[in-house]
Amino acid sequence: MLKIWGRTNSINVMKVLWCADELGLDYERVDAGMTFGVVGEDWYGAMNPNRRVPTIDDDGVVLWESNTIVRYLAAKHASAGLWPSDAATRAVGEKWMDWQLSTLMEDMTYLFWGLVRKAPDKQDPDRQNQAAQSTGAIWAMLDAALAERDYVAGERLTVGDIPVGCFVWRWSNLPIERPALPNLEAWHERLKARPAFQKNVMLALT
Ligand SMILES: N[C@@H](CCC(=O)N[C@@H](CS)C(=O)NCC(=O)O)C(=O)O
Repeated sequence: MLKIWGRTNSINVMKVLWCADELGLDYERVDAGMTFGVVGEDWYGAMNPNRRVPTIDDDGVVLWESNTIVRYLAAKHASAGLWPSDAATRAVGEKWMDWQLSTLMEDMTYLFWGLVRKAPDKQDPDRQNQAAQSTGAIWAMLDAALAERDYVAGERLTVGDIPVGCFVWRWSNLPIERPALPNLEAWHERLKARPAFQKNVMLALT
C-alpha cells in the first residue's frame, strides 16, 4: 500500500494527500516533520536525504519532492483524469507547478512564517508589506490565465491545479490586504467544492 510520511499542516504534504484522495487511492499516512521528528532518523534520511516532508513509498517506489510525487501519482493512475494525455495540455498545467516553486513560493513563505508561525526573522513590517504586494501581483498572473478557463490547464481539474490550489487557500486566509482577483476567486470556489480539497487543504493555518 502507498505510504505517505508528513504532517497534515505542511503545504507540501497537503498536495500529496489532496492528489491521492482525488485519485481515490488507499494509503497510510505517518506523521513526520517539525514536532513529530522522524525526519532526523537514519532510516528516513536513507529514503529522503533532503530530510523534508513529504516522502512516499509506493510498493518500493520511494520518492520525495511534492510536485514530483503529485506528477507520479497522477501519471500512474492516469485513468482517474488528473494527467492529461495531450502533451500540450499537460505542459500548461505543469508550467503552473513549476511557477509555484520558482516564483510564488518565496514571498508566500515569508508571509506565512511571519504572520502565522511568528518566526522572529520574518517580522520586518516593511518586508511583510512588500511581500504582500508582490504576492498580489504574482497571483494576478494566474488570475489573467483563469479568465479563459475554469482550471489552470483547461475545463477540468488536472495535476497543475494541485500545488497552486494549496497555496491559494493559504493566501486567502492570511491576514493581509489582497487585490480583487475575480477569476482566481472563482477558481478557488470551484476547488472548495471538492471533498478532497476540503479534507486536506481547507484547514486552519498553523
Ligand atoms: N521542495 C520540497 C520542500 C519540502 C519541504 O520544505 N517541506 C517542509 C514542510 S512544507 C518541511 O519538511 N519542513 C521541515 C519539517 O517539517 O520538519 C517539496 O516540495 O517536497
